[in-house]
Amino acid sequence: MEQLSNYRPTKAVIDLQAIRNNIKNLRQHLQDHVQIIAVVKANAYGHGVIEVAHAALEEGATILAVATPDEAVQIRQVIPGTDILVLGASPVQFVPYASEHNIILTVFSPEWILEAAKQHTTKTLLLHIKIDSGMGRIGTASQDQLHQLYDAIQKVPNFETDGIFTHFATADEEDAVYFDKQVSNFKELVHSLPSKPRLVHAANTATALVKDPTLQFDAVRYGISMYGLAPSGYVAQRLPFPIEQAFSLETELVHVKEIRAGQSVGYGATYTAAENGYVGTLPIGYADGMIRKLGGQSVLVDGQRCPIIGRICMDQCMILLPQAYNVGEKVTLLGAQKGEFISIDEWAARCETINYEVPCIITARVPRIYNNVR
Ligand code: PMH
Repeated sequence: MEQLSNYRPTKAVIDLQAIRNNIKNLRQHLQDHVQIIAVVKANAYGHGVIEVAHAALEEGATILAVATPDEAVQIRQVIPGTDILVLGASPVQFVPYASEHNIILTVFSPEWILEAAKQHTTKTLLLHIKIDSGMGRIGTASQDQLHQLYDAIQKVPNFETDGIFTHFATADEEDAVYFDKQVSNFKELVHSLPSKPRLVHAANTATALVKDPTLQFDAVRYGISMYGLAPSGYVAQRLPFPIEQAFSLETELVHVKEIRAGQSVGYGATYTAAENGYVGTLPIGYADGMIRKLGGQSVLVDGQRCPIIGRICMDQCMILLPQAYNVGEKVTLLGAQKGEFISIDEWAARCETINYEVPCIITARVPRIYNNVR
């Protein structure tokens, strides 16, 4: 989102160098012929799609993957040329734009192909067939369906089966029984085709980093670790290289005041001071994605952990300070400050969710600012 103004000190600082390093390390880990598909859907997992896309392409990613047609259009308007793969379903009305602008679509039903063939195409439309090998989301699940789909594509002069792919449901877990079943389902279906499409791909981060290297096939779809986060604790312990969290969240104290023992803070007056102290107010709240479940979470002030007290409001929240800091004092909610660090994983644990969700839910009201060099 383009920022028209930025008068509030709350900002997400995105370390593009960390993202670059994470991709560089991944490159080393892949077999030479394997391409990197940078998964930049959902505004690059909340990190800012255009800047991340540029960084990923400069580090050797060759394809950008998004979830929706609109995300593809957003990129295409500023980045010409590069292949963009839409991982989700597209309406057939998107076919003319996709063919004209070199956008690869995911397909999984012959009926869709019949409807899409009626659309006007100016250039060849590249298609990737999605196999549902066990995720149960979108995809073709049987050989019959796959062959119907493949044949339907073959019959349309301007359509081409450029790729075939699947997605694993349990790649980040230790138990490999379900994973292995998905692998064999996928391989069986791919091998049943009369010829191999240009790009066979299946690996997400967990598969690319901790599984059998042959599952890298022709390309890997690299998402969460590009942003410096491990897909699970299991993968975190087995990473072949260290990854660096790219997302920091910062603000400043906008008000500092004394609180007396017995005084309360925030909606519902749920926090009552046991002793005299200092309270700082931060200009960030649940409308920024700092959800109320983060009450009690610490933030960093002067390298010290200070707890959020009371309920988080829509646009503000309050913290307990160890001393009377000045208005304007820097506050780090995520990331490093003076040797201390608050990880996205720590927030995810407090919110009883996964790290993926944390940067995604920091809303567009929070500007993304970029550090490109360190
Ligand atoms: N490929 C597909 C089809 C995906 O949906 C995702 C992530 C990735 C690759 C990248 O996975 P990684 O980030 O683990 O590397 N998709 C999602 C999702 O739909 N919900 O959480 C992650």
